[in-house]
Amino acid sequence: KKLIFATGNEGKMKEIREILGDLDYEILSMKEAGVDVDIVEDGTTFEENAIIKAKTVMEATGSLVLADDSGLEVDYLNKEPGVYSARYMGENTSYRIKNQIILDRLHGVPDIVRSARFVCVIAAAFPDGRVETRRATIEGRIAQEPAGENGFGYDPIFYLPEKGKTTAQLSAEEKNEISHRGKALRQIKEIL
Ligand code: ITT
Repeated sequence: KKLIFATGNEGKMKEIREILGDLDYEILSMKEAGVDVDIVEDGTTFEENAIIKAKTVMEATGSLVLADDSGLEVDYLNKEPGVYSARYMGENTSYRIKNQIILDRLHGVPDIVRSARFVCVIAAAFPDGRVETRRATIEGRIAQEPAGENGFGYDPIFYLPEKGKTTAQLSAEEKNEISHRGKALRQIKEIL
């Protein structure tokens, strides 16, 4: 049994393999499956974009396909960058710069109003046309300074007060246990 995971993001793909490792399916990235389709991610919600990615690849391959649409919501920035997290400040801007821009926009803002969350929606597109989605979040706040080398994307500025660490300072195992992606993938596992 095989399934394709419709992502081009290697940070996500690593976590997906760790979290779904015990599943009774061989998991192929789009590259491994030799899939080369244009995905037009023009939805306005995480659910819409996750479904677009999963359905596009399911229709091109006829396989069971999963997709992940995720992002960072910063309450003080009216939930930006949200669904635009990957494209925030341009697709080619490094995360060192993107993270610094968010820290600058929150300069002088006290911890109690630096609340933020990561959101993850996993969509499953089945060959019979059925589609399912599952959503999960992890609550934290925007750090005062970047810290940590693990993970990817916005992890160095996403601080968990109860751990006293950013998600970039957690081990892969620790992050997967509590993360938006870990929780959403474990929910989708139940229906595969
Ligand atoms: P695919 O569409 O190919 O899967 P993408 O990176 O374009 O890859 P998204 O549109 O879902 O995917 O954007 C998600 C962005 O949200 C991602 O690029 C990160 O910037 C951020 N993000 C999501 N989960 C994260 C996590 O666990 N840690 C840090 N940043 C995360």
